Amino acid sequence: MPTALRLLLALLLLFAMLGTGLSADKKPLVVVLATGGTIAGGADSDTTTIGYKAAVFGVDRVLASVPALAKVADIRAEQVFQLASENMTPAHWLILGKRVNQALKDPAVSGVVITHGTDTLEETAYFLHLTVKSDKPVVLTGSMRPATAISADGPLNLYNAVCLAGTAEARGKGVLILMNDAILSARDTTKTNTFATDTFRAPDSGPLGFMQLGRPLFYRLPARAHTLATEFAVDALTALPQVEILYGYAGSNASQVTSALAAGAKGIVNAGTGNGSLPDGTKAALAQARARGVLVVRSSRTGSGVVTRNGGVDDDALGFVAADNLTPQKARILLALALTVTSDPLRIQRMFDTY
Ligand code: DAS
Repeated sequence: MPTALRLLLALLLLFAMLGTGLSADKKPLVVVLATGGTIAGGADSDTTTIGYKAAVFGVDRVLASVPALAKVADIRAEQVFQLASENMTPAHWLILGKRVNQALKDPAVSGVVITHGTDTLEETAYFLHLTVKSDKPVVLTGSMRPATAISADGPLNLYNAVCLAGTAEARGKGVLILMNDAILSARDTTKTNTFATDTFRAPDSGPLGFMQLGRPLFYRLPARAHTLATEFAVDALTALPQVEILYGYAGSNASQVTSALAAGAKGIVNAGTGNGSLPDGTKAALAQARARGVLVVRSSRTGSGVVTRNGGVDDDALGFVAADNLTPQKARILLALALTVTSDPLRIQRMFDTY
């Protein structure tokens, strides 16, 4: 092959790999966006694993606890927020989403890691899963023990998350959650335990894969549309419509609906008992809210399984939407984004069947 052609092919290969943020000999460039949480938390004693203070250490201190990172990636770090994630709000999601999109536009960047409190990590992850406009990896991680604790889980979670965000295998799989060696999809994952390091589970589907010695092993793929395949774009948003969640229990009644409407809800997600069941009083109040133009989604408090359209409640007649197998907190995010596009319950039902 003529030398000139060989040189041209080599240059094309180099540009192609740089375009994906990858290169044969260079370490991947990973952007780390820190938001606080227990991974940045501390206590006076190394045996204190509850009752510590979250969000006390800056991103440089958190990164310094993992010297091995220097061998696996070049890192560009930024402290976006410094908060315990129970204080995260949709306004924070919008800021973070715009920052993620901006970081991923840089062709030299392989992926983004977001360090985050675990309490609402699944919500931020799902919001980004529906709005980020790139196929590059976005990986959220955190920890269940503070950085000062014996056997703190943050350092290895951070190491695995950075390794994952620098791989080609993690591309095109939507937003990922990396905790306790497990690679989980943002859509299907929830925090299931108050203290355990394996708290993040995907009850209906399990993890997508695992990290082993810094390399991902994938065994399944997300089945629903995400990132580039959604109709939602965070850069076009300045606020999200208010959506409230009602919790169903023996004796729950219409007063919850009244409170949600008084708070200005444009959408209501009901975390019903069983298959999204509604007590008669709540059902009637939600039907009145629907008649006033409020969107109503039936989800379930069970934590797994599917709420099926017209399964036990006549969604067609009432104009309600069934949440499929989204948890109430995930259904709230999809409904809020859906309301930025339409107020048609049948179109929104198609979104719940798609995302
Ligand atoms: N303080 C909680 C939070 O920030 C717990 C944690 O981070 O794990 O979400």
